[in-house]
Amino acid sequence: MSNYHIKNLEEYFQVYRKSVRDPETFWEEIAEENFLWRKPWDRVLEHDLTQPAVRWFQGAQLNITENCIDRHLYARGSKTALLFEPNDPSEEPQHITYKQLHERVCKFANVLKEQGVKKGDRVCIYLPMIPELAIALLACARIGAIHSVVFAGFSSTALATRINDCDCSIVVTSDGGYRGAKTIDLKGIVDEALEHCKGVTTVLVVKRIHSEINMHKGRDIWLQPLLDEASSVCPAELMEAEDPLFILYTSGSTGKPKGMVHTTAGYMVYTAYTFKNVFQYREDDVYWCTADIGWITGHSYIVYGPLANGATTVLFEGVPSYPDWSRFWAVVEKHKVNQFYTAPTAIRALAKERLDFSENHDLSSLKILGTVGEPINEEAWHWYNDNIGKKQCPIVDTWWQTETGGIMISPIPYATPTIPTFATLPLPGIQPALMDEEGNTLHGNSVSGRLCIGFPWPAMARTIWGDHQRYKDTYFSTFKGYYFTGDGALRDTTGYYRITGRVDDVIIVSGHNLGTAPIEDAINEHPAVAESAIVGFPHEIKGNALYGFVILKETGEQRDPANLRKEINQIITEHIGPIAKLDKIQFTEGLPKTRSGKIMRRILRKIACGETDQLGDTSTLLNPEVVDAIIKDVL
Ligand code: 7RM
Repeated sequence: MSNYHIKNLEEYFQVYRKSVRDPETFWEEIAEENFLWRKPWDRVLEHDLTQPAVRWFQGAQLNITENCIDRHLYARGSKTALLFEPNDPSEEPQHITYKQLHERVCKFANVLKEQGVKKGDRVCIYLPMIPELAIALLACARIGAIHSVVFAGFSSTALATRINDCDCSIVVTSDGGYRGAKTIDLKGIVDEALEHCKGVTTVLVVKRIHSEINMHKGRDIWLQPLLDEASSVCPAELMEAEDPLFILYTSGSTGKPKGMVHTTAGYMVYTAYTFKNVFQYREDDVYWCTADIGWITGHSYIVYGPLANGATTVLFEGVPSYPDWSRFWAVVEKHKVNQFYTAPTAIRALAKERLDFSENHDLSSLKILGTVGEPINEEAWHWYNDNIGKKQCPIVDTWWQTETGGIMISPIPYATPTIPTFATLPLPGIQPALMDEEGNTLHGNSVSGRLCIGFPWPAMARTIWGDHQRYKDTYFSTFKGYYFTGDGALRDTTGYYRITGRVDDVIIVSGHNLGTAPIEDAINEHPAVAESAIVGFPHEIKGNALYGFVILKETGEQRDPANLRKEINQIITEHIGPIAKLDKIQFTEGLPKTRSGKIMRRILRKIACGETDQLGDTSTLLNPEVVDAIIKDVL
């Protein structure tokens, strides 16, 4: 039996029990057998979750790029590492082999060095989904610089805040980016941001869209000529296990974004291990995660996890709707994708469109389907299972967070039987606990509460950049000795977990705790409904009542709204009970979403409460225009 690769349910339980009984031996064996270390560790784990102070593999030295690239050169030198699929389907894809990746990372690393970047320096990366993005991350890691990727959909203000928070002196960007039929002026956004970032001395610019841009003299430099001159020999910097690898910002419900700090050894071991098991990656598979590298999903499951396993990982520049809604399936067919990992919001958008977009493509290469980012509703799960997986592909509903670094609760394909809307069981090494509001651990099955983790895991964030106190207050103070996720969950009769959403999404109606997700699931079962979001608003008698924002499918738009409202409440009554019926139902064209596709309930809540003058920060919205449309029709 190998700890590293679980193949059936019995093995899962054996491995899981071992990982809880003796976590140090469990992770030590995985670390020893599967990675390249320059110096072994003195201690596997030192921890105190009340501080919190957590150190994995203390004393070890390594470089993550040697694990992601160099060690594959002998056996996999000519295997494709990065498979770049451009925005425009008529542009040739690029197959970047491990050998080529090695050379490009080394050259890029040497350019960074020539520009004065040293171990421990922060490098801001603001790039579209092109190979240089993945290469830039790895080039930083090669020389021990800390990368801080800012998603290229963020505004100049958001970019400036992030650059200043961790004092970056260098920014890597491009002249622009393609996004469907549009181009995005990334360099212009950087120029605006840098008016507020006095510490930035250098901007390296990748040429992608060949647009006319302003090159600020003495500050901005085209990258390609520097790469052409750079040496392709760059010894990997020796890193301590707990040296920071990257900072990634995540927005909280209040205050400025939090710069989550991830460190080297634990992050590497955990993302590699979870990638292997959750996606059951085999040597010749082609793996595709549609996330942007600007999010944690892209860091862990486009770049580090797959490359640490010597995988072929697809890097897709485009969007699901361009040139039309068949694009994902055209790419799956073209590259014979075996594992496909996307977000529920994308699945729901695709499910709204005509079926022949997927039917016209050969999807028979697919073995495993994944979802991440928010609870997947039952209807979307079935659509994915029936039309994409043809009922032959296990669906891994993976629950995790920027803060957790890697997947925490997820089925393991062929081992864990799946049930729609359940993330199922904790991965080995993960010790979830459910708490009631008073901080009591809820034991046994058939309970629901706040989801916490009771023991350190290797990829957990170690701090918030520059503000350890905030890290402690946000995650380790609500429940002493536990990491608090901010999510609610239930554990069913068999021990499976269902993530019910952020605990701030729980609405108490007449003393009943109602999660928004199950109600939305019920509504979405209605054949005329495409998507929905529920929020609470104050009610004289019930305390709170429910307000539903509902997007209709084309077929629903011709129907009588009064009848539709009745039918929707009927479905809710059938699925959950009359207690969950909606007091108000507003039909709308769209829902306010974050750039990573999550519904911004905070805004809907304000609208439902009539507080439209206090919407707060809407700058991170993907589609701010829908907010005005919703306000106009508010009930
Ligand atoms: C990976 C990522 C984290 C929040 C998390 C949850 C929600 C993510 C699922 C999910 C239900 C899932 N990182 N979430 N995955 N909820 N089921 N499978 O998304 O930092 O951007 O977001 O996303 O609320 O706390 S994140």
